[in-house]
Amino acid sequence: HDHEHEHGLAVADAKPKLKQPPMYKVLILNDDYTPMDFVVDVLRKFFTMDTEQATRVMLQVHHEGQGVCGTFTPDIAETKVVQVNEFARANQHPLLCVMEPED
Ligand code: TYC
Repeated sequence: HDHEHEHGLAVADAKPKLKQPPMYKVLILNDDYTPMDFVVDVLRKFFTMDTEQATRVMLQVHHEGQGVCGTFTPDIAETKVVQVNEFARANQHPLLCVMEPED
């Protein structure tokens, strides 16, 4: 804010804040039942990856337990999480998508 309340005079802010929006990582978690091809389809459909990228992320999740699909603003991250989880459930797969604050 300006300093009008402190001084009674409107003056320019000394330190303009250029704060970036907080970002969130969207992750998918491994499970024993979701078919590998379905996970690749999800990564292509919701995270605009090509088949090669999507396969790399899917295999990383399969071997390491979880993997980052992308980093987004809070609203976009939440939308991706809901869309992926609804799509997985609509296809009767237990695939889980979550979000966490970026470091
Ligand atoms: N582990 C699954 C299988 O063997 C494949 C899989 C990969 C599932 C990634 C979920 O997020 C996932 N069919």
